[in-house]
Amino acid sequence: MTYSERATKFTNKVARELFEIVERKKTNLALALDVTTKQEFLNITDSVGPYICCLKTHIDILVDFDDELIEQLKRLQAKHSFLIFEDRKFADIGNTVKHQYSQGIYKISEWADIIDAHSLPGDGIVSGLKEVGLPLGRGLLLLAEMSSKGSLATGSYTDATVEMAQRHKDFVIGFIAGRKLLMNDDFVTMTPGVGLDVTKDGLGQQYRTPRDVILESGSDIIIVGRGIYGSGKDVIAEARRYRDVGWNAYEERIGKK
Ligand code: 5BU
Repeated sequence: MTYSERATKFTNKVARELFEIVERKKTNLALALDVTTKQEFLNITDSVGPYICCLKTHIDILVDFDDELIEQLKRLQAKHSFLIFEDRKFADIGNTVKHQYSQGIYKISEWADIIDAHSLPGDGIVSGLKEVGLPLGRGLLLLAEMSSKGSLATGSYTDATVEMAQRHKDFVIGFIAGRKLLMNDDFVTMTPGVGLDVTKDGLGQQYRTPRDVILESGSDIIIVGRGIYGSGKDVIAEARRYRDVGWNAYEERIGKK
């Protein structure tokens, strides 16, 4: 099924918007921007903005975070049209994550279209996040699998995570996983650990190619970080390269190529 056909099927607004952007900009690339200064963060976002459907952040690694950064980020979002996914990986009881999501320094719920959470604590984590995020029109991804070596999120843990998502379809828009987990097209699959030039990073990260992820494994969105902004890289050239490879794999999957 095409991204635009998928977009019409989602009841959750964020999932619909994501696939509409993917189709309009012809990119299934999400940038994982793990840099630690505002200036680098904004410069790279502005350069790569035209080639991505989604910007994945770890807002708490910025050494000079302030509220101004969020305003600047929102301006870049309006300029380039991408969704913002704060990869916060919530992992506590419902009452705690509710505060972590909406309060503190970062006030994530005010600017992140998408967040993610571990299923480990049980359904309460989804209920807590949902209380905050659903009225704001946000969406949640559950961590069904991880890209790192030795991950414990496999087998029955992954299966139970899928079942949890199905119980909360109004707010859970999909999964972080290495592959499409369900036969139906009700959920978004986003896959990190994607790179064209290396297979690992020395700290447990494992890389697969966009083609493997999109064509062979049926995922929807590739998440690429250091493959694009790593040292000595031309970020615009790399972003275009990943966009092209990701998009070609999708077209091949739907039989256009
Ligand atoms: P990289 O530079 O492409 O390796 O960055 C990958 C990003 O995806 C990084 O922000 C991780 O925190 C994130 N990630 C991951 O690599 N693997 C996972 O299973 C999950 C997130 Br969940």
